[in-house]
Amino acid sequence: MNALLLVDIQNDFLPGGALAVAHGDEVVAAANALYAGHSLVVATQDWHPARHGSFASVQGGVAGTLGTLAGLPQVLWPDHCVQCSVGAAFASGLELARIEAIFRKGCDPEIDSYSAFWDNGRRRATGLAGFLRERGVTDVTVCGLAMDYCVKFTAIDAVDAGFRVGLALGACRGVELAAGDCDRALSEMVAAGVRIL
Ligand code: VGL
Ligand code: ZN
Repeated sequence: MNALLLVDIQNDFLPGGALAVAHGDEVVAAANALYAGHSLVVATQDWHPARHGSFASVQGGVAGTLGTLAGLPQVLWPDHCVQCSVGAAFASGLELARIEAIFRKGCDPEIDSYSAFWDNGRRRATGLAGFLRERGVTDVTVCGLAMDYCVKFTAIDAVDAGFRVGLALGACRGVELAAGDCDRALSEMVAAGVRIL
């Protein structure tokens, strides 16, 4: 039983959005094309309260630089994916009808959550692993945004949770805050046991 996991395909990560990923819009059609080969489709949304601790505006810092949150190193981001905002909505054109469950993350203002399975401190699980297991899922295909953050941590945690994991590379784009981040993310995923599709 395989599942397609759509990671954070939201307006704020598309060109023109608050945390725009270059060519992020290209993942929409690529993700839609993956539905056909999968029996279950699940999506995540980055879903922050208006004053989330990862926001540079909240920390009085500069976006793209490093701060701390929950005692962990934290990249400071522009305000993005604020709960119920247009920026947090799924990208238009993404097929929503077959999405059977949506897991929202980053809701706690005191800690960030890149992975769809855990917050960044591994303090609280989202319930995604249990959901997938209860549905009999053995294989998970991960795609979406951003490849060097939420996609990477989600794919690695999916392996850790015991699933066979494939990364649909053509349906991912990265932030690339530093040049080479996407290549490094790819290497980390491969080292963790993620198969590149
Ligand atoms: C993400 C940075 C901040 C992501 C979310 O979805 O990859 N990146 N929040
Ligand atoms: Zn975020």
